[in-house]
Amino acid sequence: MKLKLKNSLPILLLVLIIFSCKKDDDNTIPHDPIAQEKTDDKRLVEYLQSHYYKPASQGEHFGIVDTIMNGETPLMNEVVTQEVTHNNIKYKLYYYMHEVGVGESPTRYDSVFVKYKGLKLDSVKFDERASNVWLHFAGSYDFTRRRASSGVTQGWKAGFLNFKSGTNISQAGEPIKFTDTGKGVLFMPSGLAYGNQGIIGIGANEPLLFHIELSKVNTADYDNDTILNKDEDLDGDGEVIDDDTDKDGIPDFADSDDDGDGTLTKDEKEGDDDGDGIPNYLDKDSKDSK
Ligand SMILES: [Ca+2]
Ligand SMILES: [Ca+2]
Ligand SMILES: [Ca+2]
Ligand SMILES: [Ca+2]
Repeated sequence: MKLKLKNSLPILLLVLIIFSCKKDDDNTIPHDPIAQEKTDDKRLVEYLQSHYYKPASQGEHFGIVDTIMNGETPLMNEVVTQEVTHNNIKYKLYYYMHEVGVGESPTRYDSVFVKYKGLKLDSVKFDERASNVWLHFAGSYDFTRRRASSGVTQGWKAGFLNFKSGTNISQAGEPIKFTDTGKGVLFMPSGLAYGNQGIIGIGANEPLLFHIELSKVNTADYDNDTILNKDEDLDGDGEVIDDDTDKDGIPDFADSDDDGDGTLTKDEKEGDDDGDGIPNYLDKDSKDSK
């Protein structure tokens, strides 16, 4: 009898595996972002209830988010909930403010000089920058491949607004150094991170957390045409890669001649010569455009 059971077990497992594989193949469940938002939020709340924040020890760049073992204060009691609407879905982003910073806050179109560490909720680290790097929230344009890419995730664009930059205390000839930087942790649902696609190292539908340190903010003018990125979002949807006045494939924020009339934007920035309400730099018909 014993022998029989032992023998039958692998077969049973095998059948189950085949059955479950077949089921998956036959019924590809369409992605439901609203249901996923609820699943992610439940996971995030459970995580925040069972974890606490430990500030960085000397020599460390970032604090630690750890499991509560000795009655430490749950992060849930300390985080701020921020509502973020993206693709008409209301998401909850949670952030823990360790230090707010003393300088300026970025807009979702600006560039930031930051350190960060990204983790999944199972504590697996997928990325870390322990030295400051520049990140361009608005996006970028690759002139070789003729391709625009959107900037950082929606969770970053929204979460960083709550923090301020630090003070540059670098001495001449020494490495760049900041003090009084903005520091904290962003906790974001997958819908504000890498969604149901994921990227290398991050699976589909993964809520993420980022330790962040904000050193410096640059009010960005990506193409140096004297029109700030934030003023190149013509449809006001929060993104600049979808605004392309002359329809040449290069979005205005990366295009030095927005209306494609041969006069650089910076040379026809002022005025509305034909009085039609469209400034010269966006108006192919204006007098400047000969
Ligand atoms: Ca510009
Ligand atoms: Ca836009
Ligand atoms: Ca263009
Ligand atoms: Ca022009």
